[in-house]
Amino acid sequence: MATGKFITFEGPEGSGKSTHIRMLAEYLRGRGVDVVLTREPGGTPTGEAIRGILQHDHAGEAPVGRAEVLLFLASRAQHVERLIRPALEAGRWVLCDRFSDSTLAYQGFGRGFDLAALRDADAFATGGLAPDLTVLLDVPPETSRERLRARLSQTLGAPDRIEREDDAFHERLRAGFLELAAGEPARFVVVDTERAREAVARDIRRAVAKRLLGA
Ligand code: T5A
Repeated sequence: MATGKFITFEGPEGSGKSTHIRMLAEYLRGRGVDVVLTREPGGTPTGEAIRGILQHDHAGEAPVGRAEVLLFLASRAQHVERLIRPALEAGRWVLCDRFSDSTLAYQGFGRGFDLAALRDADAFATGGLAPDLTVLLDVPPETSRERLRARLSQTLGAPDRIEREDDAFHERLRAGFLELAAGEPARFVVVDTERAREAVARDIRRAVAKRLLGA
């Protein structure tokens, strides 16, 4: 019987998921919670290898759309069985940067694959595991682009395959995430990230305290 809690962070690129996962982990550790931070695609050696194929065409050719879906799901199946479930069963709290909602938003709303088919395939990959709480960090595409541009100019990095998608894709993506959240208000908390980091972090801490710590 799982006793830990499973919290996922979702949202477009540059919405602040990595930043706020770290800040929430610090808060929870301060309250004596044993926290594991992880991400998708990735989180296990197999998942990280899949991440390389997905993001930078390491195999020398871009995966076709259906292969892309299956690669995200393969990474997730490995992640759930090897890392997430064992951690939850040991009473740890798992904070995960992206999970099933990213597949529905990017491959469903973004790329146009059938949502019902994606939900079925995802349930096969996860064995039915769903988050206790999903924090959706909402950001308009213009702000997201600005933040990524600023980061790329600092790191001399190159945008990955999805970051290179056009504006219409990013509009569909944001609307898709908001629709998913509206459909499951008991699981989601939507946070406006066009504010200072500390204000965003405070809203996240409040939601976690209220919904999962009973504060
Ligand atoms: N994907 C993933 C799918 O298509 N399907 C799937 O099923 C899954 C699981 C993952 C890619 O894979 C796709 C989605 C993605 O395209 P990734 O490298 O993990 O790729 O990319 P992201 O998850 O988008 O991570 P990013 O690092 O790009 O964005 P974050 O983590 O949301 O943002 P963060 O915290 O790094 O912040 C970005 C910048 O903004 C600043 C930060 O300091 C940083 O510089 N920032 C703020 N600036 C001002 N005000 C604020 N409030 C700020 N918050 C953050």
